[in-house]
Amino acid sequence: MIKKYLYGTPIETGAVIADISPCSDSLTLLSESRDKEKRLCFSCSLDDNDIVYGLGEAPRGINKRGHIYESFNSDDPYHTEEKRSLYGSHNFLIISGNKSFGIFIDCGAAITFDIGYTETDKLNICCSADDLVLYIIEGENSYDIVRQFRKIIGKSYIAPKWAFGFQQSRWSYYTADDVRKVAQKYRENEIPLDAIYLDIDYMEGYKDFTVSNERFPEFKSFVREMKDMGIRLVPIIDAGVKIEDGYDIYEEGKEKGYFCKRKDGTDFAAGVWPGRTHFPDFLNPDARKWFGSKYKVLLDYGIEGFWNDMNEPAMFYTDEGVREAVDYLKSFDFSSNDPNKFFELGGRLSGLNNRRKDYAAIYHNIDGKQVNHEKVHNLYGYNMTKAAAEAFEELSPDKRVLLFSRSSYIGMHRFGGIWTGDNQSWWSHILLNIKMMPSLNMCGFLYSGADLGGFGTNCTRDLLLRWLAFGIFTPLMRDHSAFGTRPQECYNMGDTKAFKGIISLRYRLIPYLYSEYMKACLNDDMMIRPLGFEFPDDEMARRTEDQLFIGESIMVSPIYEQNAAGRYVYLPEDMRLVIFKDAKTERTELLSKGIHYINAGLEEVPVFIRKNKLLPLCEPAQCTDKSDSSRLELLSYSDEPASYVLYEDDGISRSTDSAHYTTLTK
Ligand code: MIG
Repeated sequence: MIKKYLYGTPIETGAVIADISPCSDSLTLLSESRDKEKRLCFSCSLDDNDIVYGLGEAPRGINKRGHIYESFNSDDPYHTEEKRSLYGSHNFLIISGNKSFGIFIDCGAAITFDIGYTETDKLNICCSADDLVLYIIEGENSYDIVRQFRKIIGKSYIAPKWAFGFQQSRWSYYTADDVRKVAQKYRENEIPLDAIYLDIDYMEGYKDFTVSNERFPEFKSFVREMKDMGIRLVPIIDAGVKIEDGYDIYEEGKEKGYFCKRKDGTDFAAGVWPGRTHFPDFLNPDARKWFGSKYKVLLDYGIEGFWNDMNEPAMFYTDEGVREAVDYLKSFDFSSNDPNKFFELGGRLSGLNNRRKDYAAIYHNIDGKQVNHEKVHNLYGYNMTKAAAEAFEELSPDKRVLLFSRSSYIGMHRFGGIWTGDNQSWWSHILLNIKMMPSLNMCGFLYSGADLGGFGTNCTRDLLLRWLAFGIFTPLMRDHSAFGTRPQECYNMGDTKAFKGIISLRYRLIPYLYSEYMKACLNDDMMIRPLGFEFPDDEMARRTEDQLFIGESIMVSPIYEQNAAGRYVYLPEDMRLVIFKDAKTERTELLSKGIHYINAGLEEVPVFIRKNKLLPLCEPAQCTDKSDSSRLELLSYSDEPASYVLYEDDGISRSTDSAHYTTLTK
């Protein structure tokens, strides 16, 4: 049962597509109040046994209890425990315990979620705006609440099947030859690969919708050449449009008034990669349509996928900010003996990026009304991605286009996936990746994944292997790293055999993963689930955060500690352990419910097959286009009869006309 409570006159976010009438009942599960800053707050008490699920892309655990989070889309490459915000705002929570209910706060402004932080037994949510919609979802258990919620927010975006192949990225493939080399090395080493990403380096002066003619000459034939090798190129698009006379996107946007404004009506400017830029006003439907139409240039070159970046929007500086800092420096008092002055100086200079003050100076044109950015901050990246997705419906009416974004809000899950931004080559970030995936699934973001191997800092061979051994189960499986870091392509990490084995296993799993993903998309379900969702009455399962169910047939227990020979695993039911090596079953064992220590070397991947379930595996291939799922090996828990309904389609059409379900039995 879902109840909708209306507060003030909220700006339509598009998150909820179901037509639900606001109810006039009084709020019972939450109490309403105002805090010291007069913010509208909703709170309830938390029982000792309550788990709080949700918040999608947020730091810390699957159970969000014991910390404070803020929905305020932020470009922050240090995803450490104390952080409150990352790139997305997903205001959906579930209280799971004696009482179980879900909360969704539909509002584009900043919101804080104090989940037993200030007071350990209290949930307190405070909103920076008074205009919002609150949804209360009552259900039998957490899984049921998610399913009800997903019904009202609409179907998740469907990626093409090739996007389930392994993908290689790096910020610093400067030339077509750099990209060719990556393709050749993968093929030479027989490590499967489906896509190579083009980071900002492919552009001319970091200008959106341009391709450097000098570094990527004859782009169209280059795209073809890669495609002939079974490799798609996926270019990045940034939110900021370079201010440069003669640059068509800039000139058109300026002339038509499609950029975000300052209060006085002048175009808001901020420094990002291209230098000074304007931000398209994605909240304005005309601007959205206009920006979306520009992707055509790249589609015409044969491009079939995009990633939208810097759309929080990220800002390195503004003129206003720099001016304030310079004025501060000019008036710096050298005679002062106050050490705090020194710290203030550092803060003034390092705090020029993503200033709240700068965000507050931005204005949007929403249906002819001037709306301050603070009210809609969390909707910006969402609407950039919506711009692209809506354009693709016209520009590519039959074929799906791969699309994912860095910044997001619930509602965007219908238009694209997300990647989880600039993580680091840290072991703790494998764990963060594991914990984030089910939370993203709760909010409808099914096509998602992290930068495998870690984006920032230097990766090691063992870290990449262990991370890939988890990444083979996430829909987006991409190795990405920052320029200046140690090269992180699989062929740059020593002997390639182990990489070939793990990535080939991914390709063996694609029929199953794609089937489970599609079923989750079509049925508003979760492909990746915490153990507690399947075993809500099993206290051990509820408290297990480093194991996941992937689809209906398997559980995974990734290893995320350096030098570990294996790990302890909790089995909430009897299961069959299969250890894969070189993409083949190396050893297998029936294990009973309980705790077991599982040994797994760097080249090995343990998978647990559930009772009465089947895991179909195809032969490995170098790319999805060459993959043949007509002959499947079926792994099962035991000799007892088991069946699996395999979903298949052509993997590329938007329509599901080619969809069919085959019942596999053993
Ligand atoms: O300021 O385009 O998250 O994946 O490689 C950094 C360069 C801008 C941030 C993205 C990252 C990408 C990088 N971008």
